[in-house]
Amino acid sequence: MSETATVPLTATRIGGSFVADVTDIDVARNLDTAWDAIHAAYLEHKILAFHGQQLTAKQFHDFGERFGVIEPHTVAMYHHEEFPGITVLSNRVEMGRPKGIRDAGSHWHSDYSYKEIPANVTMLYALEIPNGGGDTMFTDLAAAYKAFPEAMKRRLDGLKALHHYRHTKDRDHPEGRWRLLSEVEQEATPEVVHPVVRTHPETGEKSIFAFPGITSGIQHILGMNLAESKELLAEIYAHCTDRRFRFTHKWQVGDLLLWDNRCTMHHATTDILPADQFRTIYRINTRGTRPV
Ligand SMILES: O=C(O)CCC(=O)C(=O)O
Ligand SMILES: [Fe+2]
Repeated sequence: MSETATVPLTATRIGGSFVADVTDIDVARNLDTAWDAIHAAYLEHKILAFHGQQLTAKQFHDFGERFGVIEPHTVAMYHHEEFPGITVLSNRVEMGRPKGIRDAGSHWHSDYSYKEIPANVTMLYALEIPNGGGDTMFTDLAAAYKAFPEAMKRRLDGLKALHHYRHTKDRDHPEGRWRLLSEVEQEATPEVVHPVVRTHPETGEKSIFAFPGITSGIQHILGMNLAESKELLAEIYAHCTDRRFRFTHKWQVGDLLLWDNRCTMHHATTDILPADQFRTIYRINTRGTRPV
């Protein structure tokens, strides 16, 4: 007898074109029976928010493994002691040592888009949340692609962009990755070329795959002169960050939020979190497939 579909799952759309709240699921207890429904809801809504979860690091890690091969964060310093696949995001400093990454990306990006094989899912589990602030913002890049005029879609289809983690438009930016990486980490991040429009390997849906963030490292679109490429990228970014494609998650302790990096981008706001407001989150992402 199949074990699936024995636990009901209620996924209620809370954003316009994407994002669902999932109720009825205790991730620690219902994982086996609810997995198929969770996975289907993830593909349908792109972002799922579970609330009131009580997970150990192991249970969170087990959940992450369902989605694929867990990939430890590029910056190894903040791996969880017992589970290196879990990265700690935190602005706490204990005994003079940061407990986690203070700001894991307060700019528009998709996780590991600069790698040859970018992430598919990223999940965050909230242990400690400030009274205000520290929201995470998202945009739906499949909806953004769909909303482009046909002529623009024709222009974008088939284009490729050169990504390089260490490249940055602003060399003086304090988060510029060229400052932070060891030589070994630098070798692990060579230049890569990705399509500007990618097709989701599981749903077949097309979405924009270009990101303005400081860590995205998009240098230019291949086959265009730099000025033309810059202008087109600016147009893409302005369109994709338009309010109509956006959703903001306001955190509570016990939230488990997961998103599909293949068709969304996100933006932390931890750069402006006051120093007396503490936020500690466990993070996992899994390895995806080469964008096509
Ligand atoms: O802390 C957040 O709100 C999100 C951080 C982020 O971009 C990530 O974990 O990939
Ligand atoms: Fe991120």
